[in-house]
Amino acid sequence: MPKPIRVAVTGAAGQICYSLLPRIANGAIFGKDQPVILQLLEVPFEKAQLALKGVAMELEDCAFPLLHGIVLTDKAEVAFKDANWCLLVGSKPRGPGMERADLLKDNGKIFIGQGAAIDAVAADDCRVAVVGNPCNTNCMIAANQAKRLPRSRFTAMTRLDQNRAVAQIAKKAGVPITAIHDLVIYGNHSPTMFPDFRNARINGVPVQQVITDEAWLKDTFVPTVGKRGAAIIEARGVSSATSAANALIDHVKALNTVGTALHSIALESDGSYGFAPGVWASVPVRTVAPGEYQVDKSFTHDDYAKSKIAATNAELVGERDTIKDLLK
Ligand code: NAX
Repeated sequence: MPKPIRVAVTGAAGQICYSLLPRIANGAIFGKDQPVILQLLEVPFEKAQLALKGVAMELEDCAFPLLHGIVLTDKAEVAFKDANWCLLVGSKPRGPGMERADLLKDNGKIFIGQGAAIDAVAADDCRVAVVGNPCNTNCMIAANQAKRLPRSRFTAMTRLDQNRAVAQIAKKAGVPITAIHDLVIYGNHSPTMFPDFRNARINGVPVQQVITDEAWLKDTFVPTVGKRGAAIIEARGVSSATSAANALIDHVKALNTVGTALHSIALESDGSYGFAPGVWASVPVRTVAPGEYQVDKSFTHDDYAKSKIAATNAELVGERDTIKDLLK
């Protein structure tokens, strides 16, 4: 059996992690032969630490053969020590009456600390996936702290948006999920994101030749994907958890598996597809070696798609302006 890998997870007593952690421990991400040590970080409050202890007790009670250890901590340097993957799920939620700018700044401070700790103590091959919102900008802030690790190791999750888009198109066309290809997300993990139906295919045929109702694609599909998170909150009273955990599993697996189909991750823009260089924007990527990806720059966009990408880019640039003091 291979040596265990260390997986650090933040926000470990939260609802996404309640779905995520058992799946990491049973091999759903890193494989059925790969032992893992979970290094779980929560805020230093008694209630959160107690809840974390409860989560660990349940994981223990699952008797997962691949789970070779659990570390519980309120210290980033302990959680990220020698970690091969850091899954940054925890963040401060938006409270009543809180401005988005304050949310960005408060979370920015968290991600400065976590980015610096990862760079200081994580394993040399460490990779980072950010889920905690606003995830694109949080990821940029964390990556900005990296001096030892390459910034390309820091990615933010838009896979939930991709999965939502794929599910909506499959349902509309009456085909299985596996029939949908090349449907990726551009931009921010927010309602401004653009799920690019124009370059996507259903059983190899362009989406618009199968779903000929262009008004549905533009006026129903695009906003449905963008506002799906809010629709879940309205229905459930709390935000997406199982689907978010599942998407994070897809995100990490796709990055680790050469030959995976085209997928969406948010990464540091090099200016491709019109995104401002330096913002963390979702683009199509292909995995070229375990943990290594390349942006697929081969797609073209018409004026409609370009205007959608410009809008989500403007939001990312605005977020960066809001927290520019945190990037010094
Ligand atoms: P919960 O509020 O259930 O859990 C978050 C946990 O993070 C809490 O237990 C909290 O104590 C902890 N936490 C806060 N600050 C922390 C810190 N500095 N270090 C360690 N732990 C910390 O939220 P949950 O539903 O699990 O969602 C977690 C995050 O995912 C939220 O920011 C949410 O907005 C974001 N999401 C991102 C998605 C995406 O697609 N990128 C989709 C789902 C989700 O909305």
